[in-house]
Amino acid sequence: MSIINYASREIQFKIVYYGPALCGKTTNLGYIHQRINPQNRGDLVSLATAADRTLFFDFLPLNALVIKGFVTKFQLYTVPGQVIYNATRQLVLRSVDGIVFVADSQWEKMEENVESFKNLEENLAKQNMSLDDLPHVLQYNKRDLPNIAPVNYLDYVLNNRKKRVQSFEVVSSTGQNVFATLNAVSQILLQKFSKQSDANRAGAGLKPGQTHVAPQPQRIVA
Ligand SMILES: Nc1nc2c(ncn2[C@@H]2O[C@H](COP(=O)(O)OP(=O)(O)OP(=O)(O)O)[C@@H](O)[C@H]2O)c(=O)[nH]1
Ligand SMILES: [Mg+2]
Repeated sequence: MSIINYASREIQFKIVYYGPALCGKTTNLGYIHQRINPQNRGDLVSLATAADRTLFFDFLPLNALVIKGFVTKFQLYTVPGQVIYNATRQLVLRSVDGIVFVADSQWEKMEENVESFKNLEENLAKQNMSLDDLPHVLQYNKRDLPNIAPVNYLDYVLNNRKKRVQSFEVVSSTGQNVFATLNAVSQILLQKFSKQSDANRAGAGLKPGQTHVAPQPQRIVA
């Protein structure tokens, strides 16, 4: 659920990068952190083991845009992909506004991808949430490796819900399509928010000009 602070004129959205162990979630945040102007972002906080496996989560705050006098902030999180850390994944998913599901494109990771996707659906259900109502996109990562499944196959196993979602072919270690993914999920999220705030405005009897908050979709650029 987005947080609107009328006093400081801020809207915050939480985006979680979810996926199996070693699929490249932390690498996405590392690239975004590296490419965004320090004025528009906070520090990347990573809690990891010595071997760089995410132990708790990574957190990167982005100050994106001023929309009708409100600063829109995106808080990016990753979950730890290792199976044993499910309690932490549930915690990180609390009040999530948007999801990037990162799959590892390598053939031998397909079972782990599917398991992780199921685990995401189960963890959302525990919070009475569903992917049907949650802005989300799929990221097929590691497209630079030789032993990868074709996109059709990845769509077949992962993009098979009632409504197909956008998917991106990514090499997060070089940054290819990392921002395309982030922009897509944030645009869906802002469109949803904009619609809701229009509906609230109509419900409150306000005219179109009298908005409190009605952000238009914008781009996050590196
Ligand atoms: N070749 C290649 N390697 C990648 C790519 N993205 C990430 N990696 C590598 O994959 C390994 C794991 O990446 P991480 O970002 O730590 O994976 P993670 O999903 O955060 O893993 P957990 O924290 O254990 O859940 C690292 O060695 C990365 O350099 C990619 O697009 N191509
Ligand atoms: Mg990680």
